[in-house]
Amino acid sequence: MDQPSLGAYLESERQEVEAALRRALDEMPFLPDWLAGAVRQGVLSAGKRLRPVLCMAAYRALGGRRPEIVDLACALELIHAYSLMHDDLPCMDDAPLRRGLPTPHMVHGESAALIGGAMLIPGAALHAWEVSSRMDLPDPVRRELVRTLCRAAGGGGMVGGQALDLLGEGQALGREALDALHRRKTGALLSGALRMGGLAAEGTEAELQAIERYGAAIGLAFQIADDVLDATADAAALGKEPSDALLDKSTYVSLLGVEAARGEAGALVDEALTALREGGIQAPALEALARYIVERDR
Ligand code: GRG
Repeated sequence: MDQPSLGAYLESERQEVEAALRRALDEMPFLPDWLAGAVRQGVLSAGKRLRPVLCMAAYRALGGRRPEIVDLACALELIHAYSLMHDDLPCMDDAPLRRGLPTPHMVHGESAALIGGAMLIPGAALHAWEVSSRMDLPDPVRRELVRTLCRAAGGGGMVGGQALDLLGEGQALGREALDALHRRKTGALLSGALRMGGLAAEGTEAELQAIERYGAAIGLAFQIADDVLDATADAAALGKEPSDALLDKSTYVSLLGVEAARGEAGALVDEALTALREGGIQAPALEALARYIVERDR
C-alpha cells in the first residue's frame, strides 16, 4: 500500500470507528450528565484509533466479513480511552494536554475523569460480549474474546505495565526491564487487538500465533517510536506535552539514543512482517500498518 492509499485507508477506518464509538456510548446503560462530558471527550477526541484498526485488519486478513467487527473493535478503544483518562490524572502523569485539548480532568474535574474512566472498563467487556452475540459467534469464541480483552487490559497486561512504569520512575532501567514493562503497558492491548480480530474471524491456531507474533513485535516498535517522538517532537505536533524526561522515566531513547532506537523499531517491523509471511498471511493493510506505526509523526 503506498502513502496516499494508506492515508485514505486510515481516514476511512477512523471515521467508521468513530461512528461505532458514538453508538457504543449511546448504548451505555447509565451515563449521567455530570460524567458524560468527561467520557465523551475521553472517547471521542481525536485519537488515531490504532487498536480497533489493527483488530479490523486482522479480522479481514483472516477472512472475516461481518460489518459488526467495527463495533467489537471499539471495546479496545473504550479500554484505551479510560487508560489515557486515568494516566493523565494528577496522581499519575499529571498531564495538562492530550490530543490537542486540555485533559478530561482539567475540563470536567477529577471525579468525572476518574469515575467516567472506571465506567468504561466493565463497559468495554460488556460491549464485547454483546456485540459478539450480534455477530453470531459461537460461545467459546465469545468467551475467548472477552478473556483476551480482560487479560490484555489487566495486571498481566496494561495495568501491570503501568505499575512497573510508576515503580521505575527515577531508576535507570536496562533493556530487559524496559521491554518487560512495555510489552505489558503498551504491547498487550495492541497485540490483544490483533488476537481479537483473529478470534472473531475464527482463524486457525497457527494463524492466531502468527498474528500474535506480529502483534508483539509491532507493540514494542510502537513504544520505541513513541519514545522517539517524545524526545524529538514538540507539544503542538504531538497534541500533548512531552513528559518522559520530566517524569524521569527510562526510555528507549535514554537507553539507546535516537538513531539506534529508530533502528530497533525498524528491526521489529521486519520481525512483524516475517511473522505474517511465515504464517502464510497475506495482508497489505497489516504490512502498511506496521510501517505506519514507526513512521507516524504523532
Ligand atoms: C489508575 C487504576 C489505574 C490504572 C492505570 C492508566 C493505566 C492504568 C494505564 C495506562 C497505560 C497507558 C497510558 C498506556 C498507553 C501508552 C500510549 C503510548 C498511549 C498513546 O497511544 P496512542 O498514540 O494515542 O495510540 P491516541 O491518542 O492516538 O489514541
